[in-house]
Amino acid sequence: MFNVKKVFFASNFTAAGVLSKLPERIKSGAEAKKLEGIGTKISEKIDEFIATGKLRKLDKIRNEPESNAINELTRVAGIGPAKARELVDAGYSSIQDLRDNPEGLSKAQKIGLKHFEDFELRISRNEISEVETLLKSEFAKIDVKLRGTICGSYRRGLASSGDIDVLLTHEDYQSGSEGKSHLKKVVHALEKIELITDTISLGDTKFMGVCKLKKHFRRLDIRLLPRDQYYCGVLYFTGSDMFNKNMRSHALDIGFTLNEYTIRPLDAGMVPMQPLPVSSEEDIFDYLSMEFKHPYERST
Ligand code: 8DG
Ligand code: CA
Ligand code: CA
Repeated sequence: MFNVKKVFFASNFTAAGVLSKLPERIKSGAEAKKLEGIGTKISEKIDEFIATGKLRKLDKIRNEPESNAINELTRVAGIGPAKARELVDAGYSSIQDLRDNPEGLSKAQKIGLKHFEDFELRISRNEISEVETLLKSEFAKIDVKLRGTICGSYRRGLASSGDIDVLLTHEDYQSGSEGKSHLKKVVHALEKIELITDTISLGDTKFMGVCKLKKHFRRLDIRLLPRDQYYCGVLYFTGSDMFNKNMRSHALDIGFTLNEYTIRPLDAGMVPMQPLPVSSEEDIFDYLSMEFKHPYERST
């Protein structure tokens, strides 16, 4: 089936939201029209796309010079469609224009611009595996009770990744307890050894920034999770996105709600109850009566 969802991101955010939450791709306009937020116009476009593989209206939009400018500007990490539109309206039309006049950009967008070429490169498994070794040895030096896992496409075994997604926990850090200085300690130590080069944002539980091991600058995210929520987090941030959607929808079918923090049974009125105890990824599959899937089997 064609990726109908993607086409609609450009033209209708509500409909795109509704369609993207479906566990399976819809097969006709009529089927889509039954959903809330999808009217005649969108359903006609779905039929046109399924029949012809394209949309006349979208082709027309794509051919406008402004669309090319918007597409180019959104290649910068941190610049989304709305910001790109604002920049184009202000007269920007290329990466070079941004480099010449970066005043209107946020700190994050300036970092995206500074490392524009590097951030478009894929990161090899080898390089991420070296980062992993370095992280493990740093964590051990900072505090032996720290634990980390590199998730995302790397954990799924792919040959290359778009960025590096690290999850961090500490043996004594439980949800509801204090312990939120762990992330800052780690980030400061990684700055000290010059692995982390830029910080886009740093809170108690989430770091977004840049690291450099070899030649290229890479996007690095680190999230701190309490021990009791760690494996739901590892499962979620390992993905893939599609795998997560299918697993969550299976969970709902059999009376559970699963997110990046917890798995909770639903009561008769579909209200989530207390989180279930989880001490491994396997536990989550068990609760859902699913056969365990190795991360390498989760890319679809
Ligand atoms: P990549 O970086 O190599 O391109 O792939 P990735 O590691 O699979 O994707 P990611 O964008 O870095 O996200 C990491 C995981 O987070 C992803 O595999 C699954 C999970 N995830 C969802 N939904 C979403 C979402 O809406 N946005 C993001 N960024 N991640 C999500 O399940
Ligand atoms: Ca990733
Ligand atoms: Ca990521």
